[in-house]
Amino acid sequence: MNPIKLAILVLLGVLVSCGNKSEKSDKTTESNTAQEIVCPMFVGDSAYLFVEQQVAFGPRVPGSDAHKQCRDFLRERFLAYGAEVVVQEGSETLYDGTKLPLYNIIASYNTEATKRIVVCSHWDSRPFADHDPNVEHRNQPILGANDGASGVGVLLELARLFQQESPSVGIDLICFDLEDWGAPEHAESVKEDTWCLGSQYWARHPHQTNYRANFGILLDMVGAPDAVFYREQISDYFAPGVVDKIVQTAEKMGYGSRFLNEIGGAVTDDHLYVNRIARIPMADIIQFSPRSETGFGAYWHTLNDNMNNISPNTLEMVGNVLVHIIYNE
Ligand code: AHN
Ligand code: ZN
Repeated sequence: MNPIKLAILVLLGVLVSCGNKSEKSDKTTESNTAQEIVCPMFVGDSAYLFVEQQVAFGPRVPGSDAHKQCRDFLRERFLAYGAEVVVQEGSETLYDGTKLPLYNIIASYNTEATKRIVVCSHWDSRPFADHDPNVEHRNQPILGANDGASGVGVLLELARLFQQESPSVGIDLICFDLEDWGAPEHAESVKEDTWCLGSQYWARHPHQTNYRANFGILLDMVGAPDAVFYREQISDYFAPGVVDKIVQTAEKMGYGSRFLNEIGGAVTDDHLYVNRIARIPMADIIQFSPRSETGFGAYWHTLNDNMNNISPNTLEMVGNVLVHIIYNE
């Protein structure tokens, strides 16, 4: 990028300084002056709008019209932001024996790069509010503003930035389908592995043969105003280095009180299968507190998981951590 264009972008507030590559720079270069890395600026309000746009379709329950409309919306948005997009079609069997088609949406940048990072989230929403305090609501589908749409909102904002300033590593943004149709509380037999069917499918059938990534980060419920993120235990077991990277980056950025360097609970989530089956070290950034009753926020799997539950500031904080990790790799 030429210096004049760079200066204009900085003046417009589009790019921000985001780290220092000097210790990692090629030892054969003459100059040892600190090389400033410039990152584009992650805008919380923009991510918020992407969450709102998904929620406007209604509950994105697999098989519904809203689900199809949202799938097409996501594909179009990622294409518009310059990604190579694959909509992977698969099928899996639910806890009750029903077979359903699923659509994993994969948006890739720098497809030739061998050093790759996966950033992912689920895009479907739960068909039943089985934790709603009102019994009559428990068979109704949820909007999943936080549980689903928040993570995807962050992925879309990252895509917007990648178009402005291409990262040096390869990136695959993956929206997993069918994460949230796990056996409900009221089901007779709760079977293992009924959650995360889209990521289980992808882990067994990656969208490219011999697909590899160096590491991954999963986002789940990353939009609540009061969200605090702990070191999730499955992440710490399979990918402690990735968890360290997240916690240390957040700490450096002044978010230490929101990303605690403390062990939280263990959550069965998409990263379990990516770690266990695809063997890509992946950490989960998830709002799950060892101190609350279910571990999740009070909105979790209730009809209250709507836009009132989403804060642009939280989305921006999580997005900033990702931007710093990605542009410093
Ligand atoms: C379990 O409750 C076992 N896993 C929750 C995974 C999840 C659901 N994440 C979002 N919704
Ligand atoms: Zn859920």
